[in-house]
Amino acid sequence: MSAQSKQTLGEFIIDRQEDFKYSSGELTRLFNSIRLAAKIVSHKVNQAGLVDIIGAFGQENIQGEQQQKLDVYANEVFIQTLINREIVCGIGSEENDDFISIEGKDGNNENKYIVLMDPLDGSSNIDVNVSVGTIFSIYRRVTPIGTPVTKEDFLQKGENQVAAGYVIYGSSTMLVYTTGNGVNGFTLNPAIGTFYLSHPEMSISEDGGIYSVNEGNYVHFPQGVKDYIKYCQAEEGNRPYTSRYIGSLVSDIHRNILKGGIYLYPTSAKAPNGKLRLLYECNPIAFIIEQAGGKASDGFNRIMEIEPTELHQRVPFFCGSKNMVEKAEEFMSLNK
Ligand code: AHM
Ligand code: MG
Repeated sequence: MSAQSKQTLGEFIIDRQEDFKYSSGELTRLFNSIRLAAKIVSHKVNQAGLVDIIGAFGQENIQGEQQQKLDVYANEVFIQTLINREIVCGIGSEENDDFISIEGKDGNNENKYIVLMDPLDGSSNIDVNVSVGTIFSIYRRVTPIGTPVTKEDFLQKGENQVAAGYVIYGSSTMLVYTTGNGVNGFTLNPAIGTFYLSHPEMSISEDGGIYSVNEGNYVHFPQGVKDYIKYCQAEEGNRPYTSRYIGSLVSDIHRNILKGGIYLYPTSAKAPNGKLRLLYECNPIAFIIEQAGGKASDGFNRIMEIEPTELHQRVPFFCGSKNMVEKAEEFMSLNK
């Protein structure tokens, strides 16, 4: 099928208006802004290999100008794109200590959505030309429309998400999202700046053959995780599983959705609550994984049912093929 006969993301959103039914166009416009910001960031990330020519990000370039670090740049692009289009009332970002309350032009903001995001996850991978990603999550505010947003609007359970997605800046740039009616993936044609539907109805197999974990932390892991890793490595049935760990969450998750697998970031002596953030990373990925037929837990409880208490709260993360996550949970409960 030629690229021209494939559906674009814009066309797909129009076709799937029933997914955006509560929004009276607001959510559609919000998505259009995210799509635009993703293209801008994608273009910039692709220039990262030119550091010798344009100056390393975070350092002065040859003209003596300060090159902005890419994660700071991505944060600003997403925030400014959303603010300029006046389509959200609040933004929470992994890069910002506190949430941003957005006032409308006349001081009144009638918008009902808030966005939580990790604008450039895994950014330490950029220097070595490894894929990075953006993760985003959209909620309806819980406080009255027209008043400034409060923490309560941001500290919502993952179950309340209206939509979530990620952008992967890899060998190609892809945008994958869900509004609670399946998961669809779109690949960017950079020559014309258009996302095409390349991965319709994405689903993750119930069983998989890949486990992804930073095994360098093995000695610090809880016993349940150690036992599960040994189980993954044992010779039986389709085991030993293949070990694949990029260290860039979006890439590890994307691969595991396509191939079947489990991703683990457990607690460790170094990271007593795990490393990943509930609001910016785990909830959106959990929503996508569940919509693709998989499972996401903290080892004991469903991620999307956790009641958040802090914006930057960290949780252990076990996510991927349903049967693999359930097996890992079994080992966790045996060692409770
Ligand atoms: P970041 O938000 O500071 O970029 O950290 C998140 C990243 C994830 O992309 C990745 O899965 C994880 O940290 C890797 O951590 P580690 O190097 O400890 O294995
Ligand atoms: Mg991150």
